[in-house]
Amino acid sequence: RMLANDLRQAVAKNQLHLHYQPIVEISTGRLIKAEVLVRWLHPKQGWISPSDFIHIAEETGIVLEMGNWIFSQAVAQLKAWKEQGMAPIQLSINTSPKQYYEAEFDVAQWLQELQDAGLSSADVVMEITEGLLMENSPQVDQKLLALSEAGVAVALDDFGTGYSSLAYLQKFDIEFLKIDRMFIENLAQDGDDLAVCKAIIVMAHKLGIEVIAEGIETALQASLLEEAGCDYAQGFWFSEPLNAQDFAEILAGQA
Ligand code: G
Ligand code: G
Ligand code: MN
Ligand code: NA
Repeated sequence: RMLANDLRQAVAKNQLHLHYQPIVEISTGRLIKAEVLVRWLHPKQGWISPSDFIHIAEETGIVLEMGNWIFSQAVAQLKAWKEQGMAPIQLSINTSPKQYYEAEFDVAQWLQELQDAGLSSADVVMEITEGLLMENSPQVDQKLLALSEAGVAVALDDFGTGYSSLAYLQKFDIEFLKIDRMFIENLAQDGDDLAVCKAIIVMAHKLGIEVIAEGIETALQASLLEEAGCDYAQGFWFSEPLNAQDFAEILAGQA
């Protein structure tokens, strides 16, 4: 496929760009985290969304190199913001299950990069999806354990859309649950969705897990989630994903 060939060169040709979507502490509105979202600026097709190329990267094995590049870029950006005296921000980085299946995926190398940049393991969070926890692969488990032991928090993305197996929440060291935006969309109209969100929040807190609600687009959704005890909020109501410069302006404006 043509796109696959282009994608192979995208990293080397500097065509991938990271955007940052604010995640706020819901009770104070403070910007304290951001989700890192990759975009591809294709020379002919313009901006391409990750939903249109991550699967190609996964199928072709490019995702390992791409994931390493995304991590390095995020670390370099954090280091730059820190040096500019910006308020500390925790970056939540999406990772593909396919990265963890690769023998060459090296957690130690990532930890070394953080250390070399003068950052700590608490400065980043790895977003994973549930499928990864269902693998039952010693290889995968060992990498997740290595992250946890090093103090890198893991966030379970898209929660509620998969098996939502509670067993995995106990077996693995998960610090954050991200409630999928599917449950947020009709939160104000659908009592069942609100009930599901409340149940997830109560359960997570009992297990010592914090909750991030995704896809918040209205003030009403935000206040319903705040009342329900949700910890963090993300969505267009607060901000869409921003390029590094625009994100830094918001961060700087928050004294
Ligand atoms: O930003 P957007 O809504 O287009 O993202 C679409 C999907 O791509 C989301 O599911 C998101 O998790 C995924 N995605 C975004 N950035 C990355 C990334 O850096 N790595 C991986 N593996 N997935 C990403
Ligand atoms: O699968 P994941 O949760 O990583 O997907 C994140 C994606 O969700 C991002 O690509 C982002 O563009 C998108 N997104 C973020 N906030 C909102 C929102 O408020 N509404 C909608 N529809 N999409 C959002
Ligand atoms: Mn995500
Ligand atoms: Na999601």
